[in-house]
Amino acid sequence: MKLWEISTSECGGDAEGIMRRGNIFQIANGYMGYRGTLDEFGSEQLVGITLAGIFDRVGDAWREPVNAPNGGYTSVTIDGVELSALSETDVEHTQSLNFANAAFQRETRFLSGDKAVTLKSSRFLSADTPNLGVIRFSIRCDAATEVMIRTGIDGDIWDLNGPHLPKLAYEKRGDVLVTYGSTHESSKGVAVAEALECGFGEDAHEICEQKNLRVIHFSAKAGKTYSFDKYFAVVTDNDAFETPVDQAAIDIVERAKVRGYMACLAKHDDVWAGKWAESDVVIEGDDEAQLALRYSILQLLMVAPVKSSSNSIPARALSGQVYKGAIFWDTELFMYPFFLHTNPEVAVELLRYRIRTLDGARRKAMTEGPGYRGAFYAWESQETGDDACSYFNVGDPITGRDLRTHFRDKQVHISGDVAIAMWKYFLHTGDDSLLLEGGAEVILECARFYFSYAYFKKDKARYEILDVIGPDEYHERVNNNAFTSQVARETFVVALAAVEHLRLKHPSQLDVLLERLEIARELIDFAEAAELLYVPEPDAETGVIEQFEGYFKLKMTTPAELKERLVHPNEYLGAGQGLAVPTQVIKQADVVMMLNLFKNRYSAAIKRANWEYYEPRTEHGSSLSACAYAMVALEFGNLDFAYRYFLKTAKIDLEAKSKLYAGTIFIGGSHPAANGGAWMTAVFGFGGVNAEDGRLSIHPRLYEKWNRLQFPLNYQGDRFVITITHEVVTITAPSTNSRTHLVNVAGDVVQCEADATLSVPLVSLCK
Ligand code: IFM
Repeated sequence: MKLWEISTSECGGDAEGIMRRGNIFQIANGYMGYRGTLDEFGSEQLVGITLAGIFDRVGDAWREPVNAPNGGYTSVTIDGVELSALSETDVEHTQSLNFANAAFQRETRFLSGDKAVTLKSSRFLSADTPNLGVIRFSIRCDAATEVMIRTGIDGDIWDLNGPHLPKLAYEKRGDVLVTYGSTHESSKGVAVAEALECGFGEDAHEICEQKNLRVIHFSAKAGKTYSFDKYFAVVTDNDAFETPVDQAAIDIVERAKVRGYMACLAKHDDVWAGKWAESDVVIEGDDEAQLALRYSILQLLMVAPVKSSSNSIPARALSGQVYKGAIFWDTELFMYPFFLHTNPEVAVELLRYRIRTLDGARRKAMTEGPGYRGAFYAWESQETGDDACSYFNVGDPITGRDLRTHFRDKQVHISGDVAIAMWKYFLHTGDDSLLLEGGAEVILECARFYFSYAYFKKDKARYEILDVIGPDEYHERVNNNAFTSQVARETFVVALAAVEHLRLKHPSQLDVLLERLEIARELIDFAEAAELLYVPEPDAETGVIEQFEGYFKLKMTTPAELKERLVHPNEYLGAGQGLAVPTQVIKQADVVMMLNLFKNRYSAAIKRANWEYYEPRTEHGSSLSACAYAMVALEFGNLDFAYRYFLKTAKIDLEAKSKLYAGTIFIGGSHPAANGGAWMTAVFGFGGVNAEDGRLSIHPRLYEKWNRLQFPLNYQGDRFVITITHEVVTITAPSTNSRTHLVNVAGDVVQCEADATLSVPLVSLCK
């Protein structure tokens, strides 16, 4: 079994198959994503080059990220017949994705009349020049043939809610094709340029059907391979080039052409080798798990934001415009841990995005509720931090009506998710510079928000967080949701800890900050709330934590039973009338999510009690759910279950079988949160890595069929490679490490010196 590549021989079939393969075989480089479609495909096959961090709105439709014109377009015509993998002329096809360097390849053999023609192409989005895409294309005919190639930029763009670039210009300047326009809403320039290195045929310029093309005619000799290289660049006004976007794009492709395909590829490969050295996880003894996990890691590496962009990763990454290209809590709770533990430089970018969008969160607090203060982060956040989530975020497929959902106004845990992630960066890396750069301000403003949201119940002498939605989106407007309240309480704790740290280390900067925010007098409120905020506790007898007040009184049923009662297969189970609303059926891990997030605070017995209670009631209707259940199952030793849910999570985008609709809303695309969940389950779950309480510990729970689990880890600015077998844990620390670290390995505290390898037998686990 290949462990660094996936491939398929399928290319045509129904629209859904084409859409799903577009996700599975997508490539990305943080700046843009290019769906795994074929060179000759167009907007109907959902070709999409989705750009990070640039959004647009047309009319009343949802704002969404902009898709660029397709600079990778090529079609080939033989004796007047245009070859398409979708037509019957295609006889053999393979397309593959190479994990090592995120390159997409296709090879298709066509039979046109009695002539056999093979088309091959290989494309990558440069990892060292984010605006650049590079394609090598070749044609080989078995018999002498007249060939026409049409290659260039396709301006017929697939959009969910477009067109976002309504008036595109199509030009040829010198040897370079350039197509450019500007967004509908804020007139942001977007340009695509294309340069070609082709040693045969004459090329004529043609503009037709929204395509900016070169048309190349030549007589192909039998058995000879004709290759050309295509360089395309996308530039937008968000980029900091000194020249206008069209000229900047032209400059990039001209430079790439001079460098040449092999040199561009070599640089790209070097960057990718570095990425994998920082993050690959080896699972020996289980090829299925290995491939799925590596694929998940590839997805995260591909969509990691470009350095210094202060961009984050949307819930569907760069696979298209689903979920408005917005950033959710998915990033901080599911993707960020991977980057924090492997490449903190990327993790910091994700946090900078929240610093950059703090004003949007402040605006939301001011406009969303009576008397809210501080930072109420957007449930669906785009480039300004204003909330893209609509008040009617799901459509009912039965009536066609929009359903009122309260994701935007009541899913208040988002602010705490951000604040906790911000603080974790400091705890994990020991680097407090981000706190000074705006991180402390974010944390304080989130605490301020919760204080304005909390309700003081005089009769109980406690603060409560009322009228919210927890992670389980089927139960809206509930009181004392355990997850939300714990996150809110932790935000107060973290705010006070951040202030304490700054007071000790950077007192004058703290004074300036407190004064600027006029918040010094509120710290006493935060301290009181940290003490008195109510978080539902495990029941004294059963150990089960009630998800929210009144949950236990709801009707007990199962997700399967509810599904039997569906009138429409895409019916949404939540919102006002949803089937799950009066029942205990939950959409996704909620209490179990809390037990995982705050895992050091609960015993294995409590985890088991809650897991056993909530699992049969959980639909796992969100891709975020299974990994939380897997990780908590590992905490109390249910490895078989954990393994099943690990595979479910890790294979989510490989199998691409997830549901495509929530109500009437199309939700197809990739699932980077699940990709992060797969990594967490492998490293935190089976690997037993826990760096939560200021000390690194490793308590492995290796699955029986895994012989070896190995992964790199970044901790306190130093690096380690951890190797776990059933007998021993080995920690290797390079000479570049700054100091000796104490690590708790299965109960033994060991000293890991720089430039040393240390092995700890797992005798205690065998006893
Ligand atoms: O953030 C999630 C949410 O928890 C469930 N619905 C989908 C969102 C985006 O993945």
